[in-house]
Amino acid sequence: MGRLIVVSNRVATPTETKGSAGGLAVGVFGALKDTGGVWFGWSGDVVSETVANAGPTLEQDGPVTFATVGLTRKDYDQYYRGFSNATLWPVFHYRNDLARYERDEYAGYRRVNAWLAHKLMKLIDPDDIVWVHDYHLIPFAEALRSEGVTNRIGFFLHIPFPSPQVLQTIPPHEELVKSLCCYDLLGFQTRNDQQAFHDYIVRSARGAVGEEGEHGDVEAFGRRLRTGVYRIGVFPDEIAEQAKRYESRQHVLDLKQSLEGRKLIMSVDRLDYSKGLVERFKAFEQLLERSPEWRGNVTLVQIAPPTRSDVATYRNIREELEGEAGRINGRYSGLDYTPIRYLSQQYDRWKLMSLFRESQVGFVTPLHDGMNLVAKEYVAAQNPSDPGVLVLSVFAGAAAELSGALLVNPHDALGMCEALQRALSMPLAERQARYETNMEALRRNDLGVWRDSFLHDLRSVPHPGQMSQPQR
Ligand code: ADQ
Repeated sequence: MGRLIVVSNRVATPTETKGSAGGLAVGVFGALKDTGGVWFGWSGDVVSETVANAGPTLEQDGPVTFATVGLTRKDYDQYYRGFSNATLWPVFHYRNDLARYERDEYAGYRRVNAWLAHKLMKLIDPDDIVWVHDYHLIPFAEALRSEGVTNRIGFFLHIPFPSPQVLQTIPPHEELVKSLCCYDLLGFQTRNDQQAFHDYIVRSARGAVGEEGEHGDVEAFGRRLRTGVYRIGVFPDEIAEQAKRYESRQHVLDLKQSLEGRKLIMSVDRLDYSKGLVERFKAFEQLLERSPEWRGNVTLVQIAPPTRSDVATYRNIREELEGEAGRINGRYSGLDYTPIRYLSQQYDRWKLMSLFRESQVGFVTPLHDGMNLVAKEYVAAQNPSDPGVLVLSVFAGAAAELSGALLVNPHDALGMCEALQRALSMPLAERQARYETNMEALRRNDLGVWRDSFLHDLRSVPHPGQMSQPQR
C-alpha cells in the first residue's frame, strides 16, 4: 500500500498528535502511522521571503515526516486572513453580509496554493495518495495536477458547502468549483453539503451527477470525480474515560463549590460569529426573564477564546458578546450570583471534558456548522448514571446523527429557552435514554470510521486523474 500524504492549512505538532482522547490531529496521525507518510502545511509562522523559500522544514516522528513552511506577511494577509477567512469562511457559513471580495486576495490565495503544491511535489512518491483538508486549499489539486502529479488526490471539506445561489456571490465561484473537480474524491460532512455541491454542478456548471447510495459520481469541466458523505466523529469511549479520570481534579471541585448547588449549563466554542453566541446569550436571558424560579439557580459557563483576532469581524463579535454578557449580568446578578460566566481563555481538552461531565446541559447552538465536535464530545463526556442533556442547533452537522439531543433553531430565542427549561427539569430515565441513543450513534461512526472510510474510498477511486469525454 502506498504512503499517505496529508495536507492541511496548519500542521499539528508531533506532541498534539499524541493526545489520548482523539481530536482531528490524533485521528489523522493514526492513519499516517499505519502507512508512513508526510503531513504538510503551514507552520503558523509569518517569516521573511528568504526563510519561506528555504522551506519546508522537516521533522521526523517514526514513519511520519512533518513538513512545514512559513508564510510571508503578504501571503498571510492575502491567502489566510483575506480570501480564506474574510471571503470563503463567511460565505460558506451563509454570512454574505460579513464577506468581502478583493481580487488581489483571491490572486494571493491561488498563488499560495500553487507555491505550496510546488513545495510538496518533491516529497510525493508515485504510489502515494494525497488527502487535502479544508477551504484554504480548494485549488491545491489543480496546482498539483499542473505540476504533473497524477496520484489519487482527495479533499475533505470541514465546513458547510453553501447552496448555489449563496456560493455565486463569490465572483470566481465557477473557478473554485472547477478547481474542486480536479480532485478524485470530494468528502462532505453531511448529505445537505453534498447535495448543495451536486446542485451547483447540475444547475450552474451543467454537469452530470450519478447517484450511488451516499456516494455520487460527478462529471463536470471535463473531469469525472466521486463525492461522498463522511461524518467526522470522536473516540467516545476514550473521552468518557478521560472525563471520569479528571472528575475530581481541583478545577472541577472549585467549580462545584462556587456553584453552591446551582445547575450548570456549559457552552464551549471558538469565538466565531458562526457559533451563534449572541443568540445563545439572549435565549438564556429569556429563561431568566420567563422563569423566575431559575433566577439564582442556574449558571451558564461560556468558554470562548478569541480566534483570528486580526480579522475585523472577529473583533466585532467579541465586543458584542462582552456587551451582552455585561448587560444580562447587570440585570440578573446578585451579590453572590453571576448568571453568565464568560471565559475568553483556552482550556486544555481534558479540563473541558471533565467540566462537561459536571454540567446538566450542553448548550451548542451554531447558526451554521460543518459538524461541531463539541456536541459529540459533550455527549461522550457524560456520566452514564446521571447524564446531562444536549441542546443542539439543527444547523450543526451533528444534528443529523444525535437524535437524542433536544434540537433547536438558533434564531428562535423562545424555542431555545423552552428547550433549556425542558432539559433542566428532565427526569433521569429520559436523560439516560437520550444519552444511550446518542452514544450508540457516536460509537457507530467514530473518528476511525470517518478516516478509514474516506481513505478506503480514495484508494478505490476507479481512474485517478481521469478526464471524461470532451463535453459537446
Ligand atoms: P471548529 O469550527 O473549530 O472546527 P468544532 O468542531 O466545534 O469547531 O471544534 C473542533 C475542536 O476544537 C473540538 O475538539 C473542540 O473541543 C475544540 N474546541 C472548541 N472550542 C474550544 C475551546 N474554547 N477551548 C478548547 N478547545 C476548543 C471545524 C468546523 C466544524 C467541524 C470541525 C471538524 O467548523 O464544523 O466539526 O472543523 O471537522
